[in-house]
Amino acid sequence: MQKILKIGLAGKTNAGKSTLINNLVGETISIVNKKINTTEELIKGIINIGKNQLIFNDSPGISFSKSTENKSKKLKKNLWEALNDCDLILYIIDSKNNDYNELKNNINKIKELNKEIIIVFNKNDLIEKKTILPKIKKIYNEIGIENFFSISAKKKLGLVNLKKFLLKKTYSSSWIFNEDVVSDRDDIFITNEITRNTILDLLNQEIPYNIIIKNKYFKFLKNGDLKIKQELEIQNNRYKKIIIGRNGSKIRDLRIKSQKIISKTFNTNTHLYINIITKNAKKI
Ligand SMILES: Nc1nc2c(ncn2[C@@H]2O[C@H](COP(=O)(O)OP(=O)(O)OP(=O)(O)O)[C@@H](O)[C@H]2O)c(=O)[nH]1
Ligand SMILES: [Mg+2]
Repeated sequence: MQKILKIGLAGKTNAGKSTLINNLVGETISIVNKKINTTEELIKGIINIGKNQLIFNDSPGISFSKSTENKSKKLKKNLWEALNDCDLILYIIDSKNNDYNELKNNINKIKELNKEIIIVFNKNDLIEKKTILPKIKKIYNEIGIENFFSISAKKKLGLVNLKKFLLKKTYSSSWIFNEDVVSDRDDIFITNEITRNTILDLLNQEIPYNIIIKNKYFKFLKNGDLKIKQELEIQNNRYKKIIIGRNGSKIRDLRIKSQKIISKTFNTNTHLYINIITKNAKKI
């Protein structure tokens, strides 16, 4: 009999949720960046172990400061959707940067969903492990959470224990995904996301959060190469100038960097073309 468990990942932006999903699944499913609000969409990562299928729902982190109001709404909606559609919630905490009151507030909100919450202290490679213990006691006494893990998603420490715990929680039900599937997202989605991540790396402030990336062409050529055309849609001509850069240097760097990461991800030579278009641009 097949068994499943749907796990929702919650936590502040930058806590390491996407890093955890990628390193559990063993492939880049969700992009990782040191900037805030990296994950925008709902993304599932799947691992099958024996009869068990573990389905992880990545979600946008709680706290949406640099986004526009519309974007913020979308992130919030996606966060609650990810948490609604799960059996159990892993609340990821950055062990180094956290604030108890904020944590308490966030967990109290999530508690309203009436699901088991497990707290995962991530980035334990950056701290003295004993500093976590008093925090665990306080959370246990004051917020009533009973299960805690300490991991480093980046260095893959503590992941085996976490997986073992989750495997014990699976219940009888047919698998939702086929055996060879590792994500609910396709190749076009991940290539758009790679370009979005490159933009997060190369452009500052609010600009990355105001670019819509669209795929216009995606094809594996006869010789195995991958040809991709993407369109960056922006609504402000001032941004266009910045994205293009002096003599086109910025957009060239962006294209080359994204192309390189796509080539590595798909293990094939990639030809990436990027076009910028402005839509309903405000005249300045
Ligand atoms: N040192 C260390 N860094 C980590 C660890 N896990 C994640 N990071 C880093 O933390 C940053 C944020 O990681 P993400 O996985 O993008 O965080 P997230 O929670 O998905 O963030 P949002 O998508 O914005 O909500 C990246 O620079 C990661 O490399 C860890 O265990 N140790
Ligand atoms: Mg993320």
